Amino acid sequence: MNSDAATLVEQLRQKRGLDGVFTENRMVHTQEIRSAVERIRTAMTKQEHIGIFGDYDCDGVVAVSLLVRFFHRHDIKPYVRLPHRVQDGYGLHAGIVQELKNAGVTLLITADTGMSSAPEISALKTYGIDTVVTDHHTIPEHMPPAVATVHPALMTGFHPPYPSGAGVVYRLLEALEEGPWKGMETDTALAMVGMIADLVELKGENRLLVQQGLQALRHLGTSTPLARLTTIAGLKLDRVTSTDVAFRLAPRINASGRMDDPMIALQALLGNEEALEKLDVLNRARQQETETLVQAARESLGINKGMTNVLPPLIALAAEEYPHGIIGLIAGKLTEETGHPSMVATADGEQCVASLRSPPCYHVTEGLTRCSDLLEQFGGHAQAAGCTLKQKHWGELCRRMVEDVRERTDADALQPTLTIDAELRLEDISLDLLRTLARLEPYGEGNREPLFLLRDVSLDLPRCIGRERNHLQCTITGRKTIGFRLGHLIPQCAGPLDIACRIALDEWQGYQQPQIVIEDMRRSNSRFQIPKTKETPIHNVR
Ligand SMILES: [Mn+2]
Repeated sequence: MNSDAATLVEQLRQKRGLDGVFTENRMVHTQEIRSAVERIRTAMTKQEHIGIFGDYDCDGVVAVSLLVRFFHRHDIKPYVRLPHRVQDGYGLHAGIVQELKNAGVTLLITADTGMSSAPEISALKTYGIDTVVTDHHTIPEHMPPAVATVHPALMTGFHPPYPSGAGVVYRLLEALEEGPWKGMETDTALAMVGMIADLVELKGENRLLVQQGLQALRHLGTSTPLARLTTIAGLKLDRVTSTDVAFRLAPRINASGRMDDPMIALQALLGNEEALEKLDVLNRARQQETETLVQAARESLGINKGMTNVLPPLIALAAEEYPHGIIGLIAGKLTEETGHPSMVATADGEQCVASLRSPPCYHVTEGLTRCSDLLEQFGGHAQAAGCTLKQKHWGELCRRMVEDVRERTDADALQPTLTIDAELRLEDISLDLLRTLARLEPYGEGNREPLFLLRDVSLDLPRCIGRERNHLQCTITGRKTIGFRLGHLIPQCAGPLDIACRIALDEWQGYQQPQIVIEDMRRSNSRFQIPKTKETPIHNVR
């Protein structure tokens, strides 16, 4: 064992808090879970009509699939309702309350939603319909009048990081089943997908559940829906990683609610082959549409011409043709590429719906709070938020948000930044290092794949590869090296360079070797000291 590599990985594990002491399943034995289990069991015994209501995103759909699978195992056919992003919007509304009443539902279980639906749950109550809320979203001022509210933040002795909606439902299932159950591996894998999709911090119980879920997914039968979805996504089932789940599986499940009806994803997860194929079509449409719109946005902002220095503190864009389900993706891309907070809106008559993203230096939901007099609804986290407003207020919102960002951030902070975990020497790069690094997996929120710095290296035989000739391939002192979408840097990459890179495994004809994956580079400058713990910006070679 390479002791340097082992020490490095140990340091990263400590710094990231991956080895915290925790007991598993503390949620299972809480009063809230007991009340929920009791009410659900009564409904099952008395053959009540059970309703399930979720969210349209990946975490929500997966959470609902866990509940549906539970009831199917017990020969119960629940009434399932997922909101349509455009037709229904987020959460319960009066129309859905009527639907549930008309369907004869007497117990409603929510998944990944419900905390913000106090009025609707109260209306359900007046119709004699009980609600069990399972959710992980912000605790509201007015608690929903549910018979049980299963929420990690309400459980005594339970500490952050909290699981996602699917993680919460999984804990409820454990309490309902009282021991291992048929199809448990599939359920663990499904919960894992929801957790990764919702970007929960992969520490403590979350890390354990995601590890178990990945393990379960790798061993699923090839004909199970989640395994089919993985294969259709072009991934190798037995070695699927958390990164694959984040970038290849979750977006597919999300595509359904973004481009069409989230029920398609639910049906796919429950084994409908036609829905699985439709999901693939929707996913490609989602990719294409996002890329086209982001490209148009880049052009209108002058980002492609290297004019990022003229960008306003906050990037704001609004267009009627932006699909509701994609504005968040556009905002995410723009923020990632520019390092600026962004706000992308679509207009629907007099109403305007906006999605916001922000780099770590700015809390975008707090920003919205300071503009709340202009908004009808808003909510979110530090780096992502959404709001609705009257179209006539859009200009004013933009003006005030731009000012807010200007006041609260340092202009230098508004640029894309890479955080280096450690400096590597070329001789450190080995299969042994890769094996040691694997102890940090699974990667995700709060535990990013480590990024390394290689100082003063030169790229040998650089050339463009790939269908679009946009990837950079070369060697660094004989070591295989690739830089995705960095082909355009070839004319500038002569001479000693500092390289920000990841180390990946390259497999070719059964032969394994480490591969350097360049994320970014700059000309070497020996006078420039890289502080060990601070964020170090590395930009494209200028
Ligand atoms: Mn969620």
